[in-house]
Amino acid sequence: MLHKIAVIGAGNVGATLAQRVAEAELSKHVALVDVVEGIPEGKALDILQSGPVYGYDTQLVGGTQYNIIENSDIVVITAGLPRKPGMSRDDLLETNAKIMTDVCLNVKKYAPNAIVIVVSNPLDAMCHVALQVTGFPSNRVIGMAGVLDSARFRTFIAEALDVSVQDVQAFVLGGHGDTMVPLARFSTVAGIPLPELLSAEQLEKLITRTRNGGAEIVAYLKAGSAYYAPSASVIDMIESIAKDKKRILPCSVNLNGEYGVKGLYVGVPVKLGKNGLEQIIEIKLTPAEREALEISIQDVASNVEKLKAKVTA
Ligand code: LAC
Repeated sequence: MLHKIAVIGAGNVGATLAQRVAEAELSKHVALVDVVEGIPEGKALDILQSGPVYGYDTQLVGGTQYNIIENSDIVVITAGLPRKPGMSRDDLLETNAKIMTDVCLNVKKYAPNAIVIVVSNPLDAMCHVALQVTGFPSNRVIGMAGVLDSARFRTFIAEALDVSVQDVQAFVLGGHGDTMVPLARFSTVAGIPLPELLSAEQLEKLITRTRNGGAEIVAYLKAGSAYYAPSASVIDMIESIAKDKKRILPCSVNLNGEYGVKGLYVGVPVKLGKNGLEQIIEIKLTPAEREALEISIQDVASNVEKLKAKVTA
């Protein structure tokens, strides 16, 4: 069990994540931080009081002061504005970059040895801000997106084939945006590649729905974006790090020449263990897959350029 996991942002994603961490007893302590006084304190206390019923001894503390994140092994950053209907994740770029900068200065100060998992959107660009502001090595700054995107793809595949989600593995590459690249060729049901089971037309429908998976939920909720599946996806990553399981999960990481990309955060399959990012897995793509990935990479690059332009302006 880890000593402490800090969650920055006590909104829906952050609070649900704190609850999931507590219920899974992934760490002895959970610190929940938010700028709005009362919310992190109240939610942490509420989750703490579920302990006797659920049978966990996880200690939760909430507050607006960052000193409560001291000695955290993992810091998950969920702070930032969520999308409203009609907005793309990229519309959040400037506002969330400011929030992210402030959060990361505090993470650097109070939890200099932590592994940082970024959840705020637009995800890949926010990872860049986190890497830059904390100055942490890139094995300790990882973005959550691929686990969520592939969970959505898996859900839709299972539904289409009327099979258990447990037997469905799916693979999504690229940035966490409308141009993400769900790869049918590397997605399987009990080891059977997806193109053996579904027609190209059926596959295209599932891929499109996966790409719009976040927006579909925003359109329903209106006042915010998804949080149950996003928080569940972070748990997968935390568990692999906390238990040094070395799972292969799709995450946004700073590429260093892999996939022909250098110095850009893009979603690829990686090994997660006690050191955070332990290996980037590179696979050979077909020209069509490569082209789709290229478009997604350009989207991330353009967001990062916009941020750089802001900083130097
Ligand atoms: C989503 C948001 C969290 O995909 O990016 O639902």
